[in-house]
Amino acid sequence: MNKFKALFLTSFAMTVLTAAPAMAHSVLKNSSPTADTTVEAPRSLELTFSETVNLRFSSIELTGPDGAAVRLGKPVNSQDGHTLLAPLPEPLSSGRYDVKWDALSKDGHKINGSFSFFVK
Ligand SMILES: [Cu+2]
Repeated sequence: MNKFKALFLTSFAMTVLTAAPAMAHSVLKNSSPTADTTVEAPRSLELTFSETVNLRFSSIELTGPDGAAVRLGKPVNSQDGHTLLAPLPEPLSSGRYDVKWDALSKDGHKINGSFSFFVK
């Protein structure tokens, strides 16, 4: 095996090894309300991930139509660990809402995202 071939194989192996953990990376699969939809005032926000997420290192923020933070109840994790649920103690008035979330994925990576929904 010549030097270049060995170097190529080494870098190839490293690419595969560093890419592998990303496959266990949790991604947001679903949410309720669904992103970019118009709904009746929801009673809770639910974020469902492809892998389990750690509740203790996860958070959800909701911003209302007036740009002010909306108070959320204490979030809980579903039994299977895939869903974060935050109750909405007060009814939401109509308008656009922005959700910002971050979570600690099963593989130890921090993941985050945002989406919006509309209340009738
Ligand atoms: Cu990851």
